[in-house]
Amino acid sequence: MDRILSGIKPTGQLTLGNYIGAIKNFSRVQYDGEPFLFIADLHALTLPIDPEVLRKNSRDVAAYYLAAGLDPKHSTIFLQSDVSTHSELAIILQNYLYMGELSRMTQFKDKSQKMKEEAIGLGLFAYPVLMAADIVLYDAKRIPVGEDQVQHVELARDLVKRFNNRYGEVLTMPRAEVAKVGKRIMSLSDPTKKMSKSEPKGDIYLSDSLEVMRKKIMSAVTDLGHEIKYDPENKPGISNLMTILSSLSGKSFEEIEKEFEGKGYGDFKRAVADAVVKEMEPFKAKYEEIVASGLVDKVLEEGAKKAYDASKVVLTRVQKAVGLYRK
Ligand code: AQP
Repeated sequence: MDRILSGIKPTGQLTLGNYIGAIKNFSRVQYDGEPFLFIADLHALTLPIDPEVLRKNSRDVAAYYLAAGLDPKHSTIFLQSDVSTHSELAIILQNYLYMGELSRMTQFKDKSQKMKEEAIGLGLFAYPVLMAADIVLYDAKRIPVGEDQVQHVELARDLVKRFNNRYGEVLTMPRAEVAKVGKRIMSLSDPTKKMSKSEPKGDIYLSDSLEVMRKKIMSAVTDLGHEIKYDPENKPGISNLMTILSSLSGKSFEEIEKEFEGKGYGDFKRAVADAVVKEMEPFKAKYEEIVASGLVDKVLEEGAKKAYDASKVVLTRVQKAVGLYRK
């Protein structure tokens, strides 16, 4: 069975975008392979974050993984900082990625755009190095991500090619897997922007009450006209809501267009809100149950041990290849 690797940064309240683009997707594919799913707390340090907030967010991501049905007996769920091999491998791999290619990463450009150059941390710049280490440490072939992370997986592929050309077949080639629908959920207040944890408004947070979720959808920015049609270019607001409805209900865009022919935006938004509430109600209840059960700590502890054992094999292989390991 192929290994599957993915993670979420605990930088803020998770959004419906993280749920559709990542968490729901993980639970869908978990039995197709051997998943290693982590909470990328080291990555969360790349931008300023309060220590207590980071700790709480990290536990929350784990609880959300479990609430979505990820099975800790099958999927290895762990905290990145609990597994020291991630940092050890990143230190080695940083020598095989170059300043030019790192500075072309869209995420780095977006996040550093508003910062003064002297205040941009090296960790933000080197983020894709640690991400490449995360990926290759488990010999993972399949990397389920939202569209925004594809560029980083492509860079990890370049690194694997470069490294293997020099040292032989040491690293396993990963491949990004992006869901056909829901790969990029947009903000409800500005559908030209990605729904994101670090954006203060226009997003549905998994911690929002069902009522608030419903309200946010009913007041989502829509487009001119009244037709329910999938056309991201000219109707970004409606197309985004259609994407949400389609990924939660399994209905195709054509089916949705047909269902709402001759109906207004109000009816359509109500249907989107109903679908979100239907999905979120049991999910949020499960999350509360998991938080109260104390299961998170146990899962993370066991996950860290399994992840360490699996990743140590690859780290040792790399150390030997580059000449660090005693023969
Ligand atoms: N809006 C989105 N639509 C679909 N997928 C999304 N993902 C994020 N936002 C959307 C996917 O969620 C996974 C975890 O993301 P991440 O924590 O690595 O960070 P990110 O991609 O930078 O997401 P955010 O929410 O925008 O975080 P911040 O604000 O901290 O930068 C990834 O698979 C991502 O593609």
